[in-house]
Amino acid sequence: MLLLVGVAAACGGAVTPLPAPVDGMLRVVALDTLDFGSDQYGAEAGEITIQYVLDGMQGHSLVVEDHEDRLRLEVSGGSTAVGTIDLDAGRYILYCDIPGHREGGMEARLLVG
Ligand SMILES: [Cu+2]
Repeated sequence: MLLLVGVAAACGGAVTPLPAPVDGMLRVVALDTLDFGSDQYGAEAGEITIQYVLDGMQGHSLVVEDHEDRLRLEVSGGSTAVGTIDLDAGRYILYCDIPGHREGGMEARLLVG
């Protein structure tokens, strides 16, 4: 009985907390494996400050799908970039716009609530 309850909780109820802003900044890591540090991020609606950190050597960018003209962060050679974007509640997609990178898997969901 206890085992069954445990399994049910693991399958249905276990929610991994989304990486969310800490000290007002949402930290997103760029990896040379063409990945962000997480497949999914969370933030509250309004001004969202993103800290983009490169954990690798290759240059990467960060944009929000359909809002590419409002924010573009770029990192290379171990640098960090910070930018702010105002977003309403909804589901967004973050991706790297360097040719080939998004196709290689460099995108993540951003849930704004
Ligand atoms: Cu990239």
